[in-house]
Amino acid sequence: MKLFVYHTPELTPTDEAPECAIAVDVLRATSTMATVLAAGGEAVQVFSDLDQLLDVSETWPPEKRLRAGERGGSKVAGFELGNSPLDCTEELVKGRRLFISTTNGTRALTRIQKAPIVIAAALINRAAVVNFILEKQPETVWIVGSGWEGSFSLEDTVCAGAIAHSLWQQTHIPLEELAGNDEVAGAIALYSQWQENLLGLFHQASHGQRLLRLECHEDLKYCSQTDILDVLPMQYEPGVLK
Ligand code: 3SL
Repeated sequence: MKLFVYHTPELTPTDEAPECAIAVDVLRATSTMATVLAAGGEAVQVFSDLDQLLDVSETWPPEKRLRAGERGGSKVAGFELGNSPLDCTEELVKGRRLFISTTNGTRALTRIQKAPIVIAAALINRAAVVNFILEKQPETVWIVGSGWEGSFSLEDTVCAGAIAHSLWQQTHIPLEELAGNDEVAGAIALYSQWQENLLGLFHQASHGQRLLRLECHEDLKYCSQTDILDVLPMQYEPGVLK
């Protein structure tokens, strides 16, 4: 197995695809997706374009759908939800499809569409993702951070490091063999330094600070937890994860 970490979707090679690609947007899109599916949501369907989301979701019965729109961290007017995983209670999401568009997370998923296996990962479902990779043993795995509008983000890279660290520990493959690029060791080093205080790291992160200014303290706390949900959001048709 060869593992590659890309800090942003734009850094992934355009002329190749791995056997398995993992999109990461810890704050907060992939945390929200994992939460919805763990709470019994029927599926999550992602869109980069808000108008397209509205058109497609119109074809679904209102009682079977929920529409989530986020731009700049805030809920888009006219949508039932923004992008807070804490709003996605079982009572609300059970049996419904979440139609969602967010600033960066949906872009990462769009970028890795060529991979035969596409997964959404966050810290909260890290172990489920790692267990799947250990069982499936794909030859190449990309972990792709969403970043923020093309720039590196601490929270996505630390999650990439948490996944890579666990794979490294459990496969016993020497790091120089497992790592397909230098970013893997960098992400593991970041995780090793902060694993006992991930919330503290989120407070350092520019997007963490943006969310704190929007009074999303509880979201940061929730998303900084590791391995609390046994759920594997996997794409089963373009843009749809179950
Ligand atoms: O950029 C994204 O996709 C979002 O996750 C950003 S936010 O956390 O909802 O602000």
